Amino acid sequence: MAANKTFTMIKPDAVQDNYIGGITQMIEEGGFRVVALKKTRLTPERAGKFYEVHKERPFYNDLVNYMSSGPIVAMILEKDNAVADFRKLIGATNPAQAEEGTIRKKYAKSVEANAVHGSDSDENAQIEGDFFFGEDERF
Ligand code: RTP
Ligand code: MG
Repeated sequence: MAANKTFTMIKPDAVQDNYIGGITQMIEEGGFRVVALKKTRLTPERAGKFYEVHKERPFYNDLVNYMSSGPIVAMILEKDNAVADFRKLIGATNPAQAEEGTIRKKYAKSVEANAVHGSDSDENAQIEGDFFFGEDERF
C-alpha cells in the first residue's frame, strides 16, 4: 500500500448503535475514498493478533474482548497524507479530549469504546490493510 492509504475499523459499539452510515459519511466528506470495505467479526485470537503491539499494556485483555464482542466494519481509505489526516478526523483516543467536528467527539462513548480505529503509521496502515483484504478486494 502506498503512503496515501490508511486503514480504519468501525468498532463494535458503533456498529451495534447503527453508526456505520454516519461515520462513513464523515469519512467520505472528509475527503477520503473507500478503497476496500467489509463487515466482519474478529475472533478473540485474531483481535489479539491485530493488537499484538499493545500486548504489554494493562488494557490489552479488555481491548481484545471488546474488539471481538461483535461485528466491525474494516476499510482501506485513500487520500493525500491519509494516516495523519485521518487521525485528525477521528480525534483523541479519549472522547472527552476529542475536538468538535471529530468522529470520536460525535460517536465515541469511552476511551475503550471509541467508535473507530485509525492506523498510526504508513507501515502499520499497510500491515493492517493486508490483515483484512486481499488484492481482489481493493478498488
Ligand atoms: P486506535 O489504535 O484504535 O486507532 O486508537 P489510538 O491509536 O487512539 O489508541 P491506542 O493507544 O492505539 O489504543 C488502542 C485502543 O485501545 C483502547 N484503549 N483502552 N482502557 C484504556 O485506558 C484504553 N486505552 C486505550 C482504545 O479502544 C484504543 O483506541
Ligand atoms: Mg493505535
